[in-house]
Amino acid sequence: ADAAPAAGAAAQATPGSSAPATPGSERRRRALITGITGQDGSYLAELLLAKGYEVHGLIRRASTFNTERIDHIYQDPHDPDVRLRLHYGDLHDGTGLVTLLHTIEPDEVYHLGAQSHVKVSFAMPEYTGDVTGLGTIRLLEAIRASGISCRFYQASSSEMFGSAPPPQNEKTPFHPRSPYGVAKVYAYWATVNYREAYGLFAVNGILFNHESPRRGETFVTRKVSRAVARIQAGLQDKLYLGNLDARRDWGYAPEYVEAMWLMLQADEPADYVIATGTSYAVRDFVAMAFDHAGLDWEKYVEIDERYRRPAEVDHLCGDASKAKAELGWEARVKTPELARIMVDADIARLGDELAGRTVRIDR
Ligand code: NDP
Ligand code: GDR
Repeated sequence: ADAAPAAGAAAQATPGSSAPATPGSERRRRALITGITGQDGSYLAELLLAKGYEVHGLIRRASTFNTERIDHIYQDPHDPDVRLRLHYGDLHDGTGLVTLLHTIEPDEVYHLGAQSHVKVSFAMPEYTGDVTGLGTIRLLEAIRASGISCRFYQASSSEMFGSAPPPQNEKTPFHPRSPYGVAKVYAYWATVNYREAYGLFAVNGILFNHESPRRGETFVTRKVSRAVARIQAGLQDKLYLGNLDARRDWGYAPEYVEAMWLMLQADEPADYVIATGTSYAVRDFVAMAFDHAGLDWEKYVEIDERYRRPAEVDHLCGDASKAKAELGWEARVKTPELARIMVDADIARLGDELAGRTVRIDR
């Protein structure tokens, strides 16, 4: 997205504001999303708006615009019937979270905010523990302290399984392999604990890797699809990667946010694995992406040790049969199609950039 709508979306964040109930009608369902500016938060906000929710998002103050992924759903706060509202806040700031919950009175809280990069968590272990681990208990405690009756979704991760062999399901013991994975295990158990201790409708969605054209540029799938577009356009010669042998279960992010919503509509709170049930090596994804653009990946890809991790998660492949049986959720887009979607989107996006056109975020 270009700069103008970004300015708008960021500028409308008003600490303490909340949408009034529509006069003369039933109060709309309200959702609070932490991490609304991230990949999943943007898709989830779209989904909830389409379902008629009033959506509130927590955004961090930054010196530059950080709302690119949600600028296309930006609504001027002065418009009647505004259903997307942004609030400044931070997962470090527990008091601010309590105030926010009091102000918004959400029916559903989707907690997606996190330092979500596994490699970065080795460089910033304490920070990652604070935001990704303690941030979750700050939010849970804010819900409890504010006395608001709401349902809570925790963005748990397949990284919690770490070195546990595949296929992994809800009963697989955790063995995390990074400070990020460790922090997510803490957050997982905090969620279970608040469910058991306080009767909170709190669930863990244990989501395996899910990607999209909105995926952050430093995660491997997007790094690859972006490089394919740039190499094809003659803007880049090489792509430097780390471990090509790791295997992941890569699904399509817009489908995964549907699972988050379904979990909060269930009769009883429970934890669910969400995955495609297939796995591919990083090397396979690279080959699929380059092939789709008619390129031979071996001519362009080189190994750079700096992208390896001190401890690796070798093989993730999820068993989502519980989600299928109880929520009716099943992955439709599998990894080969995902690779094509991402490459096509990056080629189109680069074409827009080079032609000086406005870049569409959903491409
Ligand atoms: P992203 O990295 O794209 O988004 C992370 C979000 O968290 C951003 O909105 C970011 O804000 C926000 N955030 C980071 N730090 C803070 C903070 N201190 N206070 C408030 N907000 C903060 O992640 P995804 O959308 O990919 O993932 C969403 C969640 O799901 C994360 O918790 C992730 O760990 C988890 N997850 C993701 C999976 C995946 O494959 N995508 C799989 C399993 C779990 P900003 O934009 O300002 O940086
Ligand atoms: P992951 O995703 O660590 O699984 O965490 P990422 O895309 O970063 O890595 C996947 C695999 O690719 C290997 N790899 C590289 N990774 C990156 N980022 N950059 C490279 O150059 C590179 N070369 C090889 C990695 O070693 C790894 O094996 C993601 C995040 O979204 C988490 O927040 C989420 O919880 C998990 O998925 C499920």
